[in-house]
Amino acid sequence: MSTHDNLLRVGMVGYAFMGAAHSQAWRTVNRVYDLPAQVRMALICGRDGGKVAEAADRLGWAGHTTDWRRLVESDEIDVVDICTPGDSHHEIALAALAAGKHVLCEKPLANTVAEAREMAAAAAHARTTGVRAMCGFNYRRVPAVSMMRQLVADGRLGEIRHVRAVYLQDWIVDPQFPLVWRLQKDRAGSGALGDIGAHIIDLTQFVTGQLITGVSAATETFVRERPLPAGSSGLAAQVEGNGQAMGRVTVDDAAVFLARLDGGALATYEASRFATGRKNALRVEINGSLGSLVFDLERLNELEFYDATRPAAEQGFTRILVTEAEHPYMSAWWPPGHIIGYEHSFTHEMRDFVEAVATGTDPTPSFADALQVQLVLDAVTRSADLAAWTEVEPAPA
Ligand code: 4PW
Repeated sequence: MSTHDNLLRVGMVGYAFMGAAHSQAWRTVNRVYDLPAQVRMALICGRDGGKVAEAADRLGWAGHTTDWRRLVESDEIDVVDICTPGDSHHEIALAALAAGKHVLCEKPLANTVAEAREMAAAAAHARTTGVRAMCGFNYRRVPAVSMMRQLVADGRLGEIRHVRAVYLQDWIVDPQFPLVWRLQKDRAGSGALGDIGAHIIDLTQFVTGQLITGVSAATETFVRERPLPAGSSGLAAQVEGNGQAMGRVTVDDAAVFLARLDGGALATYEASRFATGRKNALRVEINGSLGSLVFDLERLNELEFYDATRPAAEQGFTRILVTEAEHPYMSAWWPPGHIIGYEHSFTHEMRDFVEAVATGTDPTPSFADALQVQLVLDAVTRSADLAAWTEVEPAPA
């Protein structure tokens, strides 16, 4: 915690898509939830002085800088929030933990297993001095997803047999879409696999409480060369000139794999940016011996539950509207039946992080949890390269 009682002074690195989503959550979290600490949006960092000054003003940050080391080392910062592309997570997180700052880092944790291992080790070491670290898999905090986990943990599905997960987008179907950082391995680590596949890996493991032990995968890059971008802001960019200057796509456009989970379930996963018409379609179905659950991000306030223990004449999928005070995270929001959206998952993420830091408990997913996801990503890549079943390396205990 801060030297100032009950105050958490946040410094955020990055101000694009995730930076804006996190800013909204930092601005909102104390207004919605009664928390043991107050957040102060102290400092935002970006490489372009003009743009970061504008972002500070627009997103509500008190100060701005172009020097992330200054932010990380500042005595006036307690929490470092990393919202940059994956190629800088490792360096910023290690420096922040070494400086005694609590760290929230966007997913995937790193670009390689080696980096993720070092980050998890640094977080474990920092923890001994009361420093906390968490990775931001925000979809865990959608109330319907939290509720799925509860129902599974309460045994309502019985033994889990099948997990079916897809995360589909289509923003690069056009071969003229430029080579933004998300399509460059040295910046992003991998393509659809790490960017959106990581979400369904984390989400399904979180919900089922089971870990993926082995995979058989195939990946593909459908468009191997793209126009170089004039400038990039994540999912959108302007094409330089007439698209004459081309560059090589060095990541997967799509990844599919089947998997075994350590509790005995069989699972299939599909992550693609070439699913024409699917904009941000994350869907998970879980089948157990006593029932099934279905979650669809495009209808995120709903959960479908099939309870096989009900009388035969009453069986069928029930649509639960997850908007009531009894549902996870919901009591602080609106009156019954009032729906929430994508951005709320980040507010819930900040709520849990602030609560953990302020009370000296461990936030989840930890860097160790995120390392385990990284090990699955790595196994998927190796399996696709080898065209062979590949075991996931066990995460360190
Ligand atoms: O984390 C993911 C991003 O990198 C998001 O949830 C969706 O896919 C939106 O952009 C990408």
